[in-house]
Parts: sequence; structure tokens; C-alpha cells
Amino acid sequence: MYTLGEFIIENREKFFYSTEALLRLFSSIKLAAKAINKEVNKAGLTEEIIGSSGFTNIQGETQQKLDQFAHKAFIESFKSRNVVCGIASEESKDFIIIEKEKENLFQNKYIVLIDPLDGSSNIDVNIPIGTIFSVYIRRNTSIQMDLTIEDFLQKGNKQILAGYIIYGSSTILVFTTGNGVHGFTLDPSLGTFYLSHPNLHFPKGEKIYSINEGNYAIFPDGIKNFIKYCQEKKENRPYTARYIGSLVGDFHRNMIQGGIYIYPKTVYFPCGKLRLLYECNPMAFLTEQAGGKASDGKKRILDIQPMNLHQRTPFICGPMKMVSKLEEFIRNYD
Ligand code: P6P
Repeated sequence: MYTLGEFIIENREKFFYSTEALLRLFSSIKLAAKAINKEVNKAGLTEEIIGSSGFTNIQGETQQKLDQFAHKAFIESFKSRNVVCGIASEESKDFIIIEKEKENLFQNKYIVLIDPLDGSSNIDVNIPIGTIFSVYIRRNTSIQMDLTIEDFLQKGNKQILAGYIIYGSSTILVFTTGNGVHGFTLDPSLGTFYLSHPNLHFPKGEKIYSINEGNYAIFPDGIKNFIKYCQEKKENRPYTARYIGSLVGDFHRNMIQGGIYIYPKTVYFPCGKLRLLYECNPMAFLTEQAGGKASDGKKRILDIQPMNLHQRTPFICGPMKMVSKLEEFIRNYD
């Protein structure tokens, strides 16, 4: 069985950028993922790590203690590997500059945008949660220049690496560099990630629709009519409704079993709830690489020009036919 490192070396010619840099990036991601996995798996046992921290993050959301732990774990692990020059995190208002080590100036030209622990409100009820990450080459690669916000506000179609770690019945790291989607499962007894899901792809049949139907009354008409379409007994329908309130968990199941995930604009979230840079762009890159489609209902997610670090967007991702059908409903009814 391939380990993640062996897989990267074996497929190095498919990765346009430096193999060493990719190995360093993954070394940081794996280290932090293992530390988080350890805390998530004992969250029920240790009072000091579950529950809210009493603080709210920049989004005004109650910050769970594990959110803070995850944020710090990734910052520290990226700092120690001399490969990343800047990080934007859901848990931090502004981007964080990683000082360059003199002897490794050539390495520090990668930018990471991350949601350290998405779905963390599910921690206390033992529902799968996840880390979502997105990596770019800094825009102005003359490394003497200081980082600017423009290095972070790049379109999703410029990503060189994107993925997530799902902390569920097992811990799986799923990523793409633009050559397919591959999943690696952690063997906690060895602390090693092994290739378990090569070339992940949406299956032919569509089975699932995932949306918070509790918001039905405040959805636009196009969304309401699509939900009714999913529930009709016709052709290959009704579809099964599955929604666990954790993007990584819903996405992972839908990519494997065949389903659409929808978080549309609502009265409470007129621009959508999910964040473009560190939730939707990486999930959209994975979606397209797995043979699916990701849009805001009208426009390809990866083509959206970001205007600020924490901007939100309506988000639809899944099998091409299902997403196109929903876009048709939005055109016809909204
Ligand atoms: P709602 C978690 O807070 C999250 O960002 C995603 O992981 C999840 O899919 C969504 O929000 C759930 O939001 O409004 O349905 O509870």
C-alpha cells in the first residue's frame, strides 16, 4: 500500500510545481491532522477541549475550543516546514505572514487558505467534522516583496492543491493537485496515511440531495421547486435526503455515493453562508476533478474573483446533471 509520501514521489511528474515543496506542504498538513485527530477522538473525555471557548471568531460565531486548537496546530506546523509564506484562516481576521528562514528563501512562496475545523458545532454530538485547505503560489513571486492581500485574493482556478481531512469513523485526507482526487486513510497505530481511495469520482447514478430543508420557507423559488423535483416519484427519483450539517461529511458521502450539496442564499445569508476562499474554492476544485460541477447557481465557483478574505457565496456542488438541473430551475424561477 502506498503511503502519501510514496504516492507523491511516484506521481511527481504530474505535479507542475516542486516535488519537495509538495512533500513539505503535506508534511505540515499530516502533522497538524494527526494532532487534531488525537484531540477529536478524545473530545468526549476531556472537558478542557470540548464545548465553546467563550470567545467568538471573526465571523461572530461561537468559537469551539477545538477550532482554536486546530487553527494553532496548522499555523505551527506550516511555520516549522519552511514552505509557506502566508496563511489565511477562518479563525483569523487578517492573513498571517510566516517569516522566511534565510536559508530557505526559495521555498517560502506558497499561500495556504484554511478552515481549520469546519462543522465544529458537531464536535459535541460526535458527527464527522473536517479541515478544508486551499494552496496557491504567491502572486508576486519575487520573494523580497512583502505579501499583500492580492496574494490571497486569487481565483479558485489558480489553486495548485486543495483538499480536506475528514475526522469521522476513520480519518481520511482527500486532495487534488489537478490530476484526479485521491484519498489516504490514517492508520492511527502507525501515524501513517495510506492510499485507500485512488481516483475518487462521482458515480454514474445520482442518489442524494443535501440541503437544510429547515430553511425551506426562506429559500428562493428556484431552490424550492428543485427540492420538490427531487421528491417526485419519476425517472430515477425520489432522491434520498441526507444532510448532517457538516460540509466535509456531506461532501465526502455525496462524492462517493452520488449526490448534490446545496447551500443557497437565504434571507439570513443573502450572499450564502459558506466562505468562497477556504470552503467553496477547494471543494469546487475537488468536485471538478471528480467529474462534477460547482457553481453559485449561475457562475462557476472557480471563476469568481474574490474581493475579500471572508466573503461568502451561494454554493452548489455535485454530479454535473444534478447541478445543471438546479441551475435550470434557478434560471426559470428566480
Ligand atoms: P446550517 C458548518 O457550520 C457549515 O459551515 C458547513 O460545514 C455546513 O454544511 C453548514 O455550515 C451547515 O449550516 O445553516 O445548515 O446549520
